[in-house]
Amino acid sequence: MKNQSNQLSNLVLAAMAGLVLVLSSCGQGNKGATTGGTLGGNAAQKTYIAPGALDEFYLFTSGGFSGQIGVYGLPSGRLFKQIPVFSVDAEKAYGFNEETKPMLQTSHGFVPWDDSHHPALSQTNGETDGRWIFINGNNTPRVARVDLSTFETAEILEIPNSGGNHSSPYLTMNTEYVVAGTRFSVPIPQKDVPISSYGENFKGALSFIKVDPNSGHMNIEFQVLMPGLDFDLASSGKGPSHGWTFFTSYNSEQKNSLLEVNASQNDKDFVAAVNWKKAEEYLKAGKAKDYPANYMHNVYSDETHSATSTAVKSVKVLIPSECPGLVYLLPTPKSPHGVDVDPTGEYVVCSGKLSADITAHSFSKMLKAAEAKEFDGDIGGVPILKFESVLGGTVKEPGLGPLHTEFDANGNAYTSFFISSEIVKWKVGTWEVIDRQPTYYSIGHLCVPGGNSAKPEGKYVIALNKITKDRYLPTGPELTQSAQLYSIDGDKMELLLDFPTVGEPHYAQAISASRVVPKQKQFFKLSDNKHKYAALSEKDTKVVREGNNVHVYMTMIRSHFAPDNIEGVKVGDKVYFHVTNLEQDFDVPHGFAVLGANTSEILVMPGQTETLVYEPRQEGVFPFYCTDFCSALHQEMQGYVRVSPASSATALKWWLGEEKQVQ
Ligand code: RUQ
Ligand code: CUA
Repeated sequence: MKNQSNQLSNLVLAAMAGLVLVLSSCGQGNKGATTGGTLGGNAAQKTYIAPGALDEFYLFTSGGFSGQIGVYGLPSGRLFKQIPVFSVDAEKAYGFNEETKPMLQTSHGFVPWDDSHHPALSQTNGETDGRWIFINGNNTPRVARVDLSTFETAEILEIPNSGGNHSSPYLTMNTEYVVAGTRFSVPIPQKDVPISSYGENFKGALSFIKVDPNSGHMNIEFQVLMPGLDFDLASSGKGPSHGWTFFTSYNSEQKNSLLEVNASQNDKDFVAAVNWKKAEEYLKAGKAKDYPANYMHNVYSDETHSATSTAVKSVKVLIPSECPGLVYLLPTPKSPHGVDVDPTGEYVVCSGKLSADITAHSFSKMLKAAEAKEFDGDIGGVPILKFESVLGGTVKEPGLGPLHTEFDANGNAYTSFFISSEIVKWKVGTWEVIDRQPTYYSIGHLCVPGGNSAKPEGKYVIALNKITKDRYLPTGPELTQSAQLYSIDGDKMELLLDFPTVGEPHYAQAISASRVVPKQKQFFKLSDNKHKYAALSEKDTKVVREGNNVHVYMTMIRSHFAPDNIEGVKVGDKVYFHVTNLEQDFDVPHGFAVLGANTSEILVMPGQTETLVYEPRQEGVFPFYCTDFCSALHQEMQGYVRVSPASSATALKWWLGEEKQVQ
């Protein structure tokens, strides 16, 4: 048996290697595999949104190595926005203006980039509620919360004791917690040790981040200190399994080099089942230890229109060997990637990348086995449950290289197969394969609206593919990233549409537009603006010198700046343009840019204040202007700043219209 499955995984490994070859030689017109001409006659009708009509769903895609979130409409596949999250964005001045720089602060300093993988829409009673969307940053471990009333990043929390925040931010039924499991085990707390001391010094932290139900504010409630495994993905329980979160792991071999071979030896790796309600009891009982830590908590305020960054210096840690019943390990074939709890909460579906089958653990059997102590040893004091005691069902040989599973409202599951490039639909409980459809090419994640929740919305499955090859016009060596839309209304899946995505999409989540649209903020009330440097009317505008710092309190309204002429700035000054948009109407941003600034423009929403820092190096008279075409007289929305030599006695003065002497 063991031999057989080893043979099989060798086969799969060979197939993976073969795939790489195929992909690298596919440049020369792989025309045969496209389905360009063979779509059903009414596919176009099903995705056509007439000019002026609105899409039915929002799709939020991870940007992968772009670090951002893409916002699309479905079924049209039209791109609406890229939300800057972990990477700077000059278009919106995110990470460039003074207000948002603190959002990207970490214990390693200012980090202008990350790799974002898994968006997670907030839920109430196991249903997506359209309030927030969370996403993980992998490289410098972080979790972000985006407010869906503004579609802006509202909070970023760094995760200590972590390396590669991959099994994140999979949240619980009422958004009580978002989780953050570490991909790389690391010394905890971090210290300088030989890498060869992996087995003894390296641990894997699973973080549980509590979310305030009203404000959404995040806070690391506790971490569970696990043995040195690599935690990959996660899924939280539903219904009967609410209170538990399941993490896949690989590298049960606990190796630290050549993992592609060394971490593919064991027949089974593990799912870690964490009972977070039990963890709360242990916390109350004082079982947690305070570990020193060093991480940043960054929060943006819609009142001050500014972010603050706070360093946090400790974290509460639970040690499984001291907390019986907190964690169990479920043996799972073989190097599992995705783990997905079905909508009933009974089955924990695991995709073993090198396994021939899809394995579903049974939650109720797991509880019984834990009760009866049906153990098969332990790792670092964490009991391993017997595989046969927890096995709920197996989908036999559905395809090659299963990665992720989503669900619809009718008891069906959809699993992505990376190697055989397809989506396979199967029945939860009977484990029979019902349908399969090819994807172009090499699908990673897939997404059904609400497909990871207790109440899936269904209707579509979206394939998020790794390879594009010949699906679009070529754009040099780098091709666009790609998604595909399939209808799942009928018994058979039907391919409707290809559409490109920005950045590499990993996971995506979709939600009915009707759950998001009513929450939209149209503008910020000026009367609520508490920005320290806001000018709330033109009569409040001024220019103030404090040593070499010059603060310009400026306003913008169609179609002028106040002031629009400024003199008395000198080479060597640091000029802060604090610009308030006085408009109180929907869809009237103004922009501000000045010649010679070593930063991006700022793009200021109605009622908002943003700050651009200008450090002039050359004397002269330099123009500034509005960058957003805001009215028929947008082109007239302009002004000048005069820059004098550092030694000059040019008086500070400013005006709009009639020149007047001030100060
Ligand atoms: S992981 S496929 Cu983050 Cu599957 Cu991308
Ligand atoms: Cu304001 Cu253009």
